[in-house]
This record gives sequence, C-alpha cells and structure tokens, in this order.
Amino acid sequence: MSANQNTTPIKSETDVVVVGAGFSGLYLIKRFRDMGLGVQVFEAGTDVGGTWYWNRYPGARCDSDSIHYSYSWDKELEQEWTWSEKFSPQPEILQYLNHVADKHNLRDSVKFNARVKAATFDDATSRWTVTTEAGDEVSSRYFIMATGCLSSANMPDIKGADSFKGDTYHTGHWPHEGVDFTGKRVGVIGTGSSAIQAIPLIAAEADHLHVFQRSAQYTIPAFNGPLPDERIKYVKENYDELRHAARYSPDGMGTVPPAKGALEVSDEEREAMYMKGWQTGGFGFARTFNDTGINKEANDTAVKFVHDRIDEIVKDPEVARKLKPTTYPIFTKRICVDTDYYATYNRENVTLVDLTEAPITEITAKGVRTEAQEYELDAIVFATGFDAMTGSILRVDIRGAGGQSLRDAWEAGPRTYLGLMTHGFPNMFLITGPGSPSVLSNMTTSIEQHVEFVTDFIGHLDENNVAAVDADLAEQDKWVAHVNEVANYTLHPTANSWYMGANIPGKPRIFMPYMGGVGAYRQLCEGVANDNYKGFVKMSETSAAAE
Ligand code: NA7
Repeated sequence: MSANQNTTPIKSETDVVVVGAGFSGLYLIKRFRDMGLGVQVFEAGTDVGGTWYWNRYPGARCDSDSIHYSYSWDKELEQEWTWSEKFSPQPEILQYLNHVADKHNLRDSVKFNARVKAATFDDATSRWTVTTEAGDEVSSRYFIMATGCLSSANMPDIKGADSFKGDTYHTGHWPHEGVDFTGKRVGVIGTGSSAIQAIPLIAAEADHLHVFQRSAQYTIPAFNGPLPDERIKYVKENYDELRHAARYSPDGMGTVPPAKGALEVSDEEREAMYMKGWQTGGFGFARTFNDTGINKEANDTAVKFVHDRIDEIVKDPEVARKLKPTTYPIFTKRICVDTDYYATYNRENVTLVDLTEAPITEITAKGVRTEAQEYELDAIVFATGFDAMTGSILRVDIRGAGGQSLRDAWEAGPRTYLGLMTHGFPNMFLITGPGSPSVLSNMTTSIEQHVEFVTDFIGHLDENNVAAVDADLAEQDKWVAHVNEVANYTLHPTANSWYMGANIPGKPRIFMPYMGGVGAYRQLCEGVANDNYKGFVKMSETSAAAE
C-alpha cells in the first residue's frame, strides 16, 4: 500500500502527537490504538521507515542480527516473516516496516511530508500544540519524540562546498532511485559505519575512488550470508525464549557477557579467542573479553589484533599504516562491521587520502582540495554522519513549562530522567533518548521497552486522572550523575566520538547514552514503575477528576 499523501493541513485535537514513523512511531500507533487513545504521527519522509527510509546508500545494512532487529510484539509476524540474511540489508528492513504498516493499517495515523517545526506546552491546559512546516496544528495531551538517534545529517561546513560542479550526496539522504557511479571519479568524505559499508560497492562501480579519511576506524568483518534454514526454524520455534534473553541481556540481543579478561589468559589463548570472535563476524569480536572496555592495557591487546589483521589484508604497507587507528582505544567509537572494507584498498582504482597529513582546505568547482593537492572528482559522497541523539530533538523548537526552550535547557548537554523525560517539559516523552542505552544496544529491543514503558505509564496516569507529569529535578540530576559515573568507569569518554557529541563543532562534550546495559536498565525501569513511577512528579488532576 502506498502512503497517504494528503496535503491538507490538519487542525485538530487528539490524545497524543508522535514525531517520526520509524520502528518507534509505528509501534506507538499500535499501542495507543489498542488503548483506545487518539494518536497523530507527523513524518518528514513520504513514507514509513525512519532511518531505513533515509539511509539508502549502497551496502546499507543493519549490524545487529536480523532476527533480533525486529518486532517481538506480533507473534504472527514473527512466524510469517523470514529474514534472508544474517545482517539484513536496508531494502529488506524497509520492506518489513512497510509490511507491518500495511498489516496493522498504521499509515492511517500518519501525516507524511510533514516536518514538525515547533511544540509548545500550555501551563493552563496541560496540552501541547504541535505545528509542522506543512501548516498542520494539532493540540494533544502528550507529545512524543520518536525521531531516532541518528537522523539529523551532519553536512560539514567546508569552504566552497556550493561551488562543486559535480554531483553531491549524503549517505543519510540517498536518492530513492539509486546512483550509478559507473565511469565516475568519486570522492567519499568520512570513514564511519556508513562509508565502510558503501566504499567496497562504490569502488566496484566507479572509475576511481578517493577516500578522504580524517580518522582511521576499527572495523570487524561481518561474514554476512544467507540465514540457513535450520537457523530460521530454530528461531521461529524459540522466539519467546530468545526475546526474553534479549530483553535482559546487556546488549539487547541475548549475548552472555564474557567471563574472562584479556589479561587473565595466556598470549596463545588470547589470540585464539580473538580469532574466534573475528571469524564469528560482527559485534561478537567486541565481546571476547570483559575488560577491554575498561582497561587500556587489555584494550591494547585487541588493538594489536586488529592492526595485525590490517597488515595481513592490505598489501601496501604504507596504506596499511594509514588505515590503523592509533589515537583512541578500540570500541570507544562505535565499532564498524564490514564486508571487504580493508581489502578494497588493494584495488588499483582506490586511493586513501590521509587528512591527518593534509587536511581538506576547500571544495572547488572540480573537486576536493587538501593542503597537499586538488583531487578532481565527478561526485562527492558525504559519509559524514549525524548530529547524533540530540540533533533531531533540538531541531524542533520545543517550549515547555513557563515557555522554557529545550535548546536552553540542554545548552550544556542533554539532561533527562532515564532518557525518557526532561524536567520542565511536562507530558513530553523521548523514545531512546539521551541517558538511555539506545545506540549502545540493539535498537529494536530498546525501542520496544521505551514504547511499552511510556504507553503503560500514560495508561496509569489516565486511570489515576493525572493530567500532567514531569521528571523530578533531583531524580534527574541523580540519573545524569549516574550516567556519567558509569561512562567514566569505561574508556569510552577518551575518544572524540559522536557518543560524546565530538563530531559536531560547538556541541557540548558529554557522554550521551547509558552504558549500564539493556537488562539492568530494564530492571531499573520496572522498579520505577512498580514504585508508583518514582522520580516522576504527578502535577495536576484531569478536569474529569476535579468535577
Ligand atoms: P560517523 O560514524 O559519525 O562517521 C562520520 C565520518 O565522517 C567519520 O569518519 C568522521 O571523521 C568523518 N567526518 C565528519 N566530518 C568530517 C569533515 N569535516 N571532514 C572529514 N571527515 C569528516 O557516521 P556514519 O554515518 O558512518 O555512522 C553513524 C552511525 O550510523 C553508525 O555508528 C551506526 O550506529 C549507524 P571523525 O571520525 O569524526 O574524525
């Protein structure tokens, strides 16, 4: 079914307004409808899918196992849908979300092509007014940002960017009709996860590919492939147990934490265990030992292992040297998962440009100029990432109690209670917001947990005739301190990562996701709910109760 493209501005009242029609927004529609509440979703894209709608670059796929990167709330769906590969490609995930939207008629609650520009809380009525660039204006009791953690594209401010005469792309806004690079001289700026997935495929098509690398990245081979029939059968027969294990595991995929530290074993055992993790493919390598995230010496052993693999794969020792990250511990920036990334540099039509030796000075009409030389190009691909975790939230002009702006409230970095609410913004919820495990977990597990928490909470508030709820300031301060304390126990804050906001000039440096793990966080939230939603302040009663 194609999306409802009605362009007539909506002027109405409802129970809940949700921003975003990705995994979170779609599940919110289902839950609120089942509760008998009205829900209006606004989505900037022309259809459902969120991240999987926008990120259509070559090679885009999920790094979480397909079977875990899916909804657990529809038992029929679990049985009728069959993932084709270990790591799902973007078109298949988008197809899945379209299937879910069709199956449950979810599009009826979404206005597409509608980017939310402002949301304002009225202290007198405890209602939000949400407006879009498309002229919609909806008043609601609750306002939920389900905008995803990586959806506000980062276009670096490089001198002369508009002067380039060739084609320009950003991986996060890829043309729906695809791009044919055959015979083209292509430049890719950036070497994060998106670039690492796209580079081998662009290299196979282009006449020549220049990769402009500001920071070398650690990447682990995916060893992706078709899901064997016996695996599919096992999963379908055991979904309930697998989902339960996923919900209470640290990573949201049921992985059992490693039992040993890298420094506790012999050199031979360590090497063998790293090799096993490497050959398993994907994030498994990061879960080889329990101390590599917190102990630099242990971490160095994983660094050396990956450096050795780069030396093995890359034929030119000088290129291999440039590809080896040396300035930050492994796992402190989001680990990448690839298919043939390092080997791509053995191709004659691929050149690695090390920007640490000669930074980009400008983009010219002909291509990219560094301090060393100008590179003539037909197309530039910006694989420069996102204003992560806060970008899409702060792009909306959000005004809470007393007209306070969220941009002001978060000037020194995001502050939330459990990543779900922020003090001074009553009845506004965040799905996988900063201060929750979010990007450090399997996103669908964390999304479901937040959607269920928020919808259950709203049900509880309605049952108790509560009209407005806010995060308690002291509880929020404690939570922010705890998030920082856990992060500071690890090596994570030592890297200039997007987790820290370090990729965006001027963004406050604060470690944004919660590192305590999905299972522990879930139990904490269950405790909060069982304790009459401790830490949330119930502010006023509904008029029904007051009558
Ligand atoms: P990332 O991981 O933020 O990668 C962006 C890359 O772009 C990274 O290598 C950056 O270098 C580079 N970059 C950013 N700005 C510039 C400028 N001005 N000049 C040169 N290079 C630049 O984004 P992705 O889209 O790859 O992945 C984001 C997440 O999506 C990923 O982690 C998964 O969770 C899914 P830097 O490292 O900052 O030096």
